Amino acid sequence: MSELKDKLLKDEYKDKEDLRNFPVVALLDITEEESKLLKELGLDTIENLSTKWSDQYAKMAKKVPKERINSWIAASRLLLVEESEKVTTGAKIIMVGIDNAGKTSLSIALKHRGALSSLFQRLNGLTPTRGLLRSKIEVFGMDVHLHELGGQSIYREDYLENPQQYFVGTDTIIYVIDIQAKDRF
Ligand SMILES: Nc1nc2c(ncn2[C@@H]2O[C@H](COP(=O)(O)OP(=O)(O)O)[C@@H](O)[C@H]2O)c(=O)[nH]1
Ligand SMILES: [Mg+2]
Repeated sequence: MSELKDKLLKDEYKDKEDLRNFPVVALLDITEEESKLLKELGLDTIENLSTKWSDQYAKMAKKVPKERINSWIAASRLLLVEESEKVTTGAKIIMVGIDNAGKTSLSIALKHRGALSSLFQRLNGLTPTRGLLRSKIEVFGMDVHLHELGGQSIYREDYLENPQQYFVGTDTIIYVIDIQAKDRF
């Protein structure tokens, strides 16, 4: 049994196979009644919940607090990510921080190979990232997926309201601060 299954599933499901087709009631923090509601909306299995939740989100949110829904979605996605073993072949790093802190610059610098002068050229004239920016770098032979979360306040609200879209499967969070911009940090 994996640690995740241990943490996220009810006892009777922890050692079972075929996670994709588990009924949603297998999740630790979901009641029979809540699972019936999900079933009526076509989100009957862990796999369906993790892939089709967005179509039914508004309907779910009418009957259940969003925090509960978000935690079910996150749990089902985490379990499936682990099942497909993506977690063991790479790492997901999220870079956050307010706009203009230096997130994109840091991510470009980490990826950069070659002369420093050409790096500085690229860093000049960066414009603020809108929403989510993904890139992949290789560190000691491991694929690292860097996700930069654009720092303007309109985006920041979305991250907190829809955490399951951004934070699932995160291994490390880097919080970037521009220490010269005292008034902002
Ligand atoms: N002087 C200086 N400028 C930087 C440094 N890192 C980033 N910048 C500049 O700060 C601005 C904002 O950086 P950016 O990476 O776009 O920030 P982001 O909004 O957090 O992605 C850009 O004009 C960069 O060229 C640094 O270490 N020193
Ligand atoms: Mg940026």
